[in-house]
Amino acid sequence: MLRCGKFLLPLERPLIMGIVNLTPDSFSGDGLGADSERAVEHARRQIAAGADLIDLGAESSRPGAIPTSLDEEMERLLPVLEALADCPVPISVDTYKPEVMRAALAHGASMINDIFALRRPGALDAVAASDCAVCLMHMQGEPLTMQGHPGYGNIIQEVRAFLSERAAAAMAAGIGRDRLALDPGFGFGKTPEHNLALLSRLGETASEGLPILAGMSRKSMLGAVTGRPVGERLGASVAVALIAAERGARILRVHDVAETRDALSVWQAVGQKTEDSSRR
Ligand code: 8Y7
Repeated sequence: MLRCGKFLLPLERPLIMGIVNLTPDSFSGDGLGADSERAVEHARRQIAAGADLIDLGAESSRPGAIPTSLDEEMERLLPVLEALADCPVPISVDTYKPEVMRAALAHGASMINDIFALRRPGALDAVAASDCAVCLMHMQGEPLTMQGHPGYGNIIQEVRAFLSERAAAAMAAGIGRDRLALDPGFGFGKTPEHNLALLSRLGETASEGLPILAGMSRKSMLGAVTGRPVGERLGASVAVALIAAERGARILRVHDVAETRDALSVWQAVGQKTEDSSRR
């Protein structure tokens, strides 16, 4: 189970986290900008399509992105959180700023999704002071420069060591292990080859039995394999979501909720059959 504010999420089957992007410059073309009504609509559609949780982001973390000001991030985020207060699924907020974390949690967010894995001063305390869940993500470098020259000795070992150090830091700060999810951070300071290596050995990236969150939806690693632009990566996105599920991911962060839901339903139905017939 993942403790997520007032929610307790079962982790027996992979959960779908639907992306709701409040930035005007999203790489995937889904940015809703300052239009908070459209953002709320989009979140409700993601839930109707089968999202188990929503990830709201108001600062672009795409490669080369210029950081957003604190005020601007708050202005984009808080009205949407308020409008979604009665939402039947947990709302995660994608931020690395402790001030935004505190405000988001006070406005009903149940999870913090931090691409800096609570490394910013004050971030551990902001999350520890609540009962929200938190996703700790691996990133080499910073968004502005991370795709310059990504390099690793042994990427699996380095990602796993980083994530277990951050999980230990979180627990030492008083965040219970039932509130943690770990994420290898696809595309964050990684070449396409690095990303494929991480996916192929996804289960080894989180050693302590903590749930793995994976986000590859529409990312350039899929463009590298298929040669397709960002608007034509649905098939590849669904495929990698299924591969991640099969390799142990417990939360899949996706733009295309309905399609991912269908793929997972088929996969689960086959798994169920295998279990049924092996009992006979
Ligand atoms: C991820 C993420 C992004 C990811 C987690 C995009 C905010 C780029 N990617 N958070 N955020 N994991 N936990 O393509 O892979 O959506 S932003």
